[in-house]
Amino acid sequence: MGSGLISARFVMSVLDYTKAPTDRRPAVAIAGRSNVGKSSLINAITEGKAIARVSSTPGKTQSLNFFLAEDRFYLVDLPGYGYAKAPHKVKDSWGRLVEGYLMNSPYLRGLIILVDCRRDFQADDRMLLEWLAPRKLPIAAVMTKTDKLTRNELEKAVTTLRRDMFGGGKGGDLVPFSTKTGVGKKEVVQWIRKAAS
Ligand SMILES: Nc1nc2c(ncn2[C@@H]2O[C@H](COP(=O)(O)OP(=O)(O)OP(=O)(O)O)[C@@H](O)[C@H]2O)c(=O)[nH]1
Ligand SMILES: [Mg+2]
Repeated sequence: MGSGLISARFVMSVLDYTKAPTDRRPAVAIAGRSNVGKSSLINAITEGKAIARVSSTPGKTQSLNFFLAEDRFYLVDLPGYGYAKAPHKVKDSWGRLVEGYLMNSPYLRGLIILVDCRRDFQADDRMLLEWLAPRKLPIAAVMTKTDKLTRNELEKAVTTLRRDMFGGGKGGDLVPFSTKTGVGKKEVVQWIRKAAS
């Protein structure tokens, strides 16, 4: 743990949320639109070789992928939503899988919602927040790919996302993040460790 990153290894992929691990370890899941950078974030905050599959083609992750972290908790890489070209059948199975897991897992302790810094907070992001409101889970927003914006643009984007997602004010954790510059890694690692504790 000298690097400050999380040591983790791949454990299993499931296509049915009822098959998720039942060993009672807490879990923290990474959600967001397709291609937003969920799998890349998992690779960036974990030690060693990349453990999650990344692709420039949206829709890469299709199963719930469980990574055992620090022998203590699970990091869960979720399939992305909002991929417009996905056939209805795929959208339905996404709903069953991701919604089923997020709504029903007794071990889920926190959720990170990723939003691309160049895009608005969209209807499907909001839907996810609304579904989850009754669970009262700790939720953090991570703004990804911030290396693509100038400092001014980023400042504006952060203010807008804070307003759209948390209704303005200071409430809610929001971390600007980039796998390219490394910004936000430390904060994300801290948030996850706390949520999983
Ligand atoms: N410039 C830049 N590109 C990034 C960053 N994070 C991810 N990407 C790129 O974005 C693309 C999608 O990354 P993934 O990590 O596969 O995205 P995902 O959210 O897991 O996508 P799905 O599994 O399809 O839902 C890849 O081409 C990544 O290299 C970042 O911080 N900066
Ligand atoms: Mg992925």
